[in-house]
Amino acid sequence: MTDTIFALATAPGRAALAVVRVSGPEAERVLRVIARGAPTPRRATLRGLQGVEGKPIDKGLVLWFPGPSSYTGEDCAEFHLHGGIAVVDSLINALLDLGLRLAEPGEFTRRAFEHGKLDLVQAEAVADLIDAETAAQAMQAVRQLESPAMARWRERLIEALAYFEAAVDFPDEDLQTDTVEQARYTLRDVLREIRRGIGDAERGRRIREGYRIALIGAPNAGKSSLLNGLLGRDAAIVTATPGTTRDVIEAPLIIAGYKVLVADTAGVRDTDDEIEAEGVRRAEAWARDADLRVWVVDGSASDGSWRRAKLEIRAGDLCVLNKSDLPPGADAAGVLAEAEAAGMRILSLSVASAGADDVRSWLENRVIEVLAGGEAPAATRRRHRDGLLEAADQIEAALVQMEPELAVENLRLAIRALGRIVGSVNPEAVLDRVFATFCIGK
Ligand SMILES: Nc1nc2c(ncn2[C@@H]2O[C@H](COP(=O)(O)OP(=O)(O)OP(=O)(O)O)[C@@H](O)[C@H]2O)c(=O)[nH]1
Ligand SMILES: [Mg+2]
Repeated sequence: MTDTIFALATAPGRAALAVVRVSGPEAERVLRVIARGAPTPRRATLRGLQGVEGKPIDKGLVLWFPGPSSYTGEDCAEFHLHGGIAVVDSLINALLDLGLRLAEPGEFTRRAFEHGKLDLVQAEAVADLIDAETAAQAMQAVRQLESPAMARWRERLIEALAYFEAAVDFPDEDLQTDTVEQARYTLRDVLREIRRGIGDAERGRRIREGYRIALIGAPNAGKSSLLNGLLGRDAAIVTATPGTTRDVIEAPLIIAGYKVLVADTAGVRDTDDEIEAEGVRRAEAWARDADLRVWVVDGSASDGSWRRAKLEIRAGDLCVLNKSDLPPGADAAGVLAEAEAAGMRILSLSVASAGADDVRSWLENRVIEVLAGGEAPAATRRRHRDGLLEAADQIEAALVQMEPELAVENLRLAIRALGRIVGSVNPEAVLDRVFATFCIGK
């Protein structure tokens, strides 16, 4: 027997309106006590609201969603109140008096999932939509919510499995070739779509989590100056002392409508200082996982310090040859030659005198090039991608099996892999992890 839960669905604090939602078997009784009865289903109705002992709380809109046609699939009620702190408190106290329990984060959506209203990917999309900071993130989440690709692929595989099983059960010659041919056609088609989903998964993850840019280079090159220039505020300390930055300083930024995470890092050099050495280690680790490394180089230096980082240059990395206001040092020529040979793009500038606008517009082009275009990706998390890779392997294996009996085994495994993505075969722990990231009231 499930209990009845409630939560403030709007942000707490003083506001024009507050919405409190209730879900569970007691929802109708709650409406009887607080709003003198349940109104017509799904129709906003103005009612006087009162506490358990008849004390008036507010006058507001009441909605009644009898299950299963509700968000959670259970009986649900919604109260739209004036958004005053005391008003909301009185309603919450009345609900507690009625024996209701405050919902856990994500509990409404978890109940929706458990009642088959949403699959797990759609539930994740609900969380992503609430967390979205950019239009691109929101669009991707809406697409996932409205067009659940993984569930569709899984259904088509189940259909194909039925054909293969029929061929096994009724090994009549004609029937077998026809049905198996039809099933193979479906498999090839789904495989094509899954491969496209895998190809787009990295883009999906970057749109969702943010495109990660590491500023890396020798001490004093101007990394912190560049970070401050990009952000338009003094986020990191800039001094003439080499080794100023010790920690990784991560700052979110929106570039061309996409979420970007820029990290300023400790200047890389050999050092006996324990704290600085740890900073260097973290700098290299962050840069290794970044989507883009921006190598900041002091163009006036002559000590060869710029290549101390234990990182390989990747084609497509950016080299910012800084301090162009000073006479070029002996390093500059070597930097340019090496950067060009490695396929790096080079921007020569002075952050201190000209600011970071050139870098910003270069980054804008890069972000658009990498993240824009095409449909919103179907896979947005690592667990989606892992499941799709496994499903694709199994479908490929099924396609090369000559015996339907053996193809059936591979297909079952492919269906299982997709099932884990959409949540039809998940252990409790996975579900707990997914729903724990929600806010209360959703
Ligand atoms: N002349 C000149 N000085 C600059 C320029 N950019 C930065 N500087 C100076 O170089 C020094 C180091 O700058 P930071 O931004 O702290 O360098 P950093 O790479 O973060 O250094 P660490 O944190 O020590 O690794 C400061 O004194 C800056 O004012 C530039 O374009 N021209
Ligand atoms: Mg610094």
